[in-house]
Amino acid sequence: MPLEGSARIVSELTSRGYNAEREAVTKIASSDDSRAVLERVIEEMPEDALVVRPTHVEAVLTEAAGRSNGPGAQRAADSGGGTGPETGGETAASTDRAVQSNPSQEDPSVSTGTGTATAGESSSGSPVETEGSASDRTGGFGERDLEIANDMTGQSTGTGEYEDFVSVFRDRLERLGSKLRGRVNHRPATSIESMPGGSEVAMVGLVNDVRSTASGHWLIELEDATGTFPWLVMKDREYVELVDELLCDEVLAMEGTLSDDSGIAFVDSMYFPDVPRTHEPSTADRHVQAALISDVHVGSEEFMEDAWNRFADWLHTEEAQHVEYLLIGGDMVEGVGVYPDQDEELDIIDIYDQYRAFNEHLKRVPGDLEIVMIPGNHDAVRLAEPQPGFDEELRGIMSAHDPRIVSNPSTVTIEGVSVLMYHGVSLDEVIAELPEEKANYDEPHKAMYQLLKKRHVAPQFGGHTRLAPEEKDYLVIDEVPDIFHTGHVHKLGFGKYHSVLAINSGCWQAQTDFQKSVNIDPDAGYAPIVDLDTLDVTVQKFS
Ligand code: D5M
Ligand code: FE
Ligand code: ZN
Repeated sequence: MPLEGSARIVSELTSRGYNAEREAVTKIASSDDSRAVLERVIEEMPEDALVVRPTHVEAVLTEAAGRSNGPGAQRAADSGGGTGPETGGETAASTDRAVQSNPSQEDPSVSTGTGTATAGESSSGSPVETEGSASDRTGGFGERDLEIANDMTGQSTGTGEYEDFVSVFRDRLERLGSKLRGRVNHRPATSIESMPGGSEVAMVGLVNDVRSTASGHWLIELEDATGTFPWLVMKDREYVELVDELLCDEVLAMEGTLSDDSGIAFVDSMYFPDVPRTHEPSTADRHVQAALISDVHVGSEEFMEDAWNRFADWLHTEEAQHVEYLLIGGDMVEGVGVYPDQDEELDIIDIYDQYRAFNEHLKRVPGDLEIVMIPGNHDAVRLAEPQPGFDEELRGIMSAHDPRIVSNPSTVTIEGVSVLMYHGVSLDEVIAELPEEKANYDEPHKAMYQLLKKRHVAPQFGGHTRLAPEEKDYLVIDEVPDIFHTGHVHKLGFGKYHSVLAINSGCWQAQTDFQKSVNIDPDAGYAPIVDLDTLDVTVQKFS
């Protein structure tokens, strides 16, 4: 089936307010008179349905074939030919999602269950779906398997008081420290001071300060719950090359020898929480793919609508039939007032209108794709991390495709493969602080490796990255993910760190004036596609 046919159908359906499943579009495109079938399908869509499903098309095709007494056609006739979908209908959208199944198979006996379709169309007020229930969608071999962890939306307790900062850092030290304590014979900072000179000592702590001495050595101050202790890395030791990777507030362990006066320790080894080299990632037990994107920036004059449409249309093709998940890593819209003079490059000035436009662009994506999204620094949620998922009003605006909206960061496990999603503001910081060969904009995945090594998505407090203190540190990477997905720097890059696949997706925004002024050349209009059964990546280009 030619892409043009299917793209035209998707575009027509989107302009009438409908989102469509890939198979529904394929069925229309391959019918004898696709234009007439398309019109009939639109005419006969039940009033509260938002997604055109294969059953809707089947009903029209059956009717056309003269078998007009089928249950599908009957139902369509009963609905009285709605003129368009209800937008923002929470209930309709939620019930709709509960029946998304059979995404791509050609076997009509599996894909045309009218019972299923009826359930989908009745807005019977069934409760809004709760976490984990996607796996209830047993629908043959198109079954989806999606779970969310570490979503802090609605869990925020921090008031921004000093005590909150103390408790979040205590939690960080406690949890990351527990990954290190078994590896060294550690002592609290205050008891190290009272040990005899020359003793072998070790400590687990947060990096409080890193500075060079007059003679070119490095002094690193480590802090734990009892106090601080200074550690000296001699310039001729092999560990010196690790010093330029250190960020303030990361947690590590040091081992060394106390000076004669017990006032300082000379470092012999450094340990990072890190990803064990033996880590073996989980993979899906069927061939299924996920598209990992971010930084759509709808509302910006530079938003690349044509590239986005090509991407969405491609998702409707045979080639993309195994893409069942779309993960969006933040910056859905351009936002307002994010940077000085940003308004000069806005195409849509009202933030809510930007989300409405984004919702329209999402509609073009096949209705049977499961979408998960987290916010970024351009989105209309608090800037400080962790960022809760969008509020009810914005969820209402973005409801057409019924995406899963979770916090930044969050971990989504799809088909058994865990994906840590984080927008990536701290990458700017890692790139600024570390030497070029260890982190740079052209290889954003290398900066991600550092975050994996530190087991924290935003170690440094008080710089670019704003942190909101909560009672626990949601930014700690507790469990090693199978995939780490970030965005933000608008550069595409991926690679493996101790078998964890790190992917920084590009963006859908062409170079802005600011980016031109600082020589940022964005990778715009690419979609990295991950095979969840092998963790192999292919990149599709749409620009
Ligand atoms: O971030 C896109 C990238 O560009 C990210 O690396 C930050 C950087 N950026 C973009 N605009 C600015 C301004 N005005 N100041 C500093 N850094 C900037 P995004 O989150 O999409 O804006
Ligand atoms: Fe961005
Ligand atoms: Zn960003």
